[in-house]
Amino acid sequence: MTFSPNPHTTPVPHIDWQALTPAVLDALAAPVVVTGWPAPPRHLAADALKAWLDGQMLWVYARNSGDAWQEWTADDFVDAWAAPNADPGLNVVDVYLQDRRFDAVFPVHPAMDAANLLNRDARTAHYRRSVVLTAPGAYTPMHVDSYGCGGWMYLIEGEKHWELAHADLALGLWDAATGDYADPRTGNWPDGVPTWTTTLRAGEMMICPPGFVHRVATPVRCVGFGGAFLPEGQVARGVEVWRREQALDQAGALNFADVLRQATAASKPDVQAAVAAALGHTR
Ligand SMILES: O=C(O)CCC(=O)C(=O)O
Repeated sequence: MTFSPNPHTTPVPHIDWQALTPAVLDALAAPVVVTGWPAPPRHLAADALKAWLDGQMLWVYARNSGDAWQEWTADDFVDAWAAPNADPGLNVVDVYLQDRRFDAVFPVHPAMDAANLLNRDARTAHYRRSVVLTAPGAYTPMHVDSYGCGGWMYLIEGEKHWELAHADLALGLWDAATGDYADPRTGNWPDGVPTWTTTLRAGEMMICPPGFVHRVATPVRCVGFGGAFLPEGQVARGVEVWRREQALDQAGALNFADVLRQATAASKPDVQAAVAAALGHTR
């Protein structure tokens, strides 16, 4: 699966892995692709994947086979996903791997770990890292990540086409008639919306800032990993998106206000003041 990006698009800028710092993540105002990070493996064969994921259950939203959540054992999933004519609905992007043993094969960039408030509360610490296993032909329509978190994704193998629109445009891209974001494939995408696009390749890490609307098409089988993040400098954006989710009755079960207060309990006073201001009287 691929897509034609809309005409008003610019390439996602690239930065070297050593230039990625907590301060960059705090101030992130556009997507970036991080290159040259030497820590992750270059290759992960199906057998090695099975050994690493041994005993892990994978919740998969199988878009083509019944459009429903399915629970797979890792062994069965890897066999189905690695098969020559794999169902393009087999796309694992949000199965979280909290155990620290996975740091050896799916590491988290040190700047990401240092900046990520989600690591500082037990209710959200598992969002730190997820595994990515995508069959060729998968397509994830335009969406915003839950709770206004940002997302990152590193590819060990394969490639993915990403298109992103700024968080400030999200409200205008919401289609109340369909109860979903506009989708350029179905013709309800407004004219002239500026976007960023990139083909994320093996060895690269995509960083999608909090609140950005994005879609992803996968033309070839992909192995990778990623996670959700929210840095101190992006809390106001996160709260804005969470409030929108609440207004649309689409918010998850977490008391995110409470998570943010806990996660910033040891932060500097100016950060705590910013969180209090963003949350207002939210309980
Ligand atoms: O890779 C994909 O198909 C979707 C990734 C994505 O949009 C996400 O993780 O938020």
